[in-house]
Order: sequence, then structure tokens, then C-alpha cells
Amino acid sequence: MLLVLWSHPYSAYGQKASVALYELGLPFEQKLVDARDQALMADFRAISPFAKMPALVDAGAGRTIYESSIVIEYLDRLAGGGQLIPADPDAALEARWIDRVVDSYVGWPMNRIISGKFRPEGQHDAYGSEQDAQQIATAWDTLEDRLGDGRTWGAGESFTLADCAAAPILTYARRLVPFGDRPLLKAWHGRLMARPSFRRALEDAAPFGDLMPAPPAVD
Ligand SMILES: N[C@@H](CCC(=O)N[C@@H](CS)C(=O)NCC(=O)O)C(=O)O
Repeated sequence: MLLVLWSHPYSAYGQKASVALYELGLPFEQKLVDARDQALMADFRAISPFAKMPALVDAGAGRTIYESSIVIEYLDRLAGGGQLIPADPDAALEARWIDRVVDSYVGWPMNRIISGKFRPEGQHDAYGSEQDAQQIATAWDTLEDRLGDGRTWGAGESFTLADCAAAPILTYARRLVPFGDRPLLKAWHGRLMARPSFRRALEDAAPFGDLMPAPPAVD
């Protein structure tokens, strides 16, 4: 089995996939996506038309998959199933729901705020960025509320898709919208930071330095 992950180690969504690969113990090669390399980007667009990371190529099966959550669904099945997507349907629903909240209301607004910071002078959208920040704050409240049942991980007592998504995305997004007075969210993020699979993903990113246009988290 040859798995190739087209990604960049600093990418939040790329880390979401590499955390899953490390959790499942699936060996893979990383193909570094470099937006400055036009030939490489043409190859990347051929497998991932929106040029979004990550994309997974399973050469043995002749399959290419992009969209991080679907990549993880595929990887979990490849590893035997029932680990990152729980076998119990209700637990699976919860894992997918937390993944959607993290993705849609933290990851997407976060990426819009960040890409806004790279726009040329005069092209900034302060109103849109404020709305995006408010959406992240609402997601923080939603997650804090959901963690109120005392669960250890995002969707219960086992580490799932929900945690693969949350580990990198929360780590970056809290630099834009602090966790504030949300102790359960902070404690969950502390557990994610200590998880060996995420530590490995952070080690992969370390040689690239800090590329995020935002100050380090203060809370
Ligand atoms: N919905 C996609 C989002 C992926 C995404 O936004 N990836 C970012 C990196 S974190 C990216 O590729 N950005 C490059 C670009 O937009 O040009 C997924 O879940 O895989």
C-alpha cells in the first residue's frame, strides 16, 4: 500500500489528515505542495481541482481523495474501521457533527481571516473579518457547551475524526479569537496538544517556522 499525502506540514487541514495517519499507524509519503511551483501546482490541480490541501493518493487502489473529512473516512476504513469513525452509529454521528462545527464555523472563517490579511492594501474586508471572528466565538460557545457532559475527547471517550480536526484548527484559530473564559475548551485543547499524533504533526511543521500572520495565543 502506497499512500501519498499532498499537503504542506504547516497546513491546518493537512495536519488534520496527518494526525489521522499517525493515529491509524498507516505509513505515508508527503508530497510537499508549493504554490510557487507552477508545474507542481498543475499536477496538484489534476488530482485536487480546487488546489486545497490535503489530497490523498492511494496508488495501490488507484484512488485519489480530497476533502480532509472524507480522506479520514477513507483512511479509517483502510485501517479496518471503527477507530476514527466510531462503529456505534450515534458515536459516529457525534464525531461527524463536531468535525462539521470545527470545519465550518472555525476552520473556514479562520482561513478567510488569514487570507484577508494577505490581501493588498485597500482590499481588506474588516466587516467580513469581524463576522468571521464572531462565528468562531459562537463555535467556541457551542463546543464549551457540548463538552459540559465531561467527555475526554471531542465526541466522547475515544479519539476520533472530531479530534483530528480540532487539534490543528483550534491551535491556529485561538490565535485569532482567544478561548477566553471557556475552561472545558481550554482543557480539551490541552489534551489535544499532548496527543502523540498531533505532536508528530507539529514536529513535521516546525522546520517551516511560524507562517501565521497573527501573534501567539495569550490565553
Ligand atoms: N474543505 C477543505 C479545506 C482545505 C483547505 O482550506 N486547505 C487550505 C490549507 S489549510 C489550502 O489548501 N489553502 C490553499 C489555498 O486556498 O490556495 C478540506 O477539508 O480539505
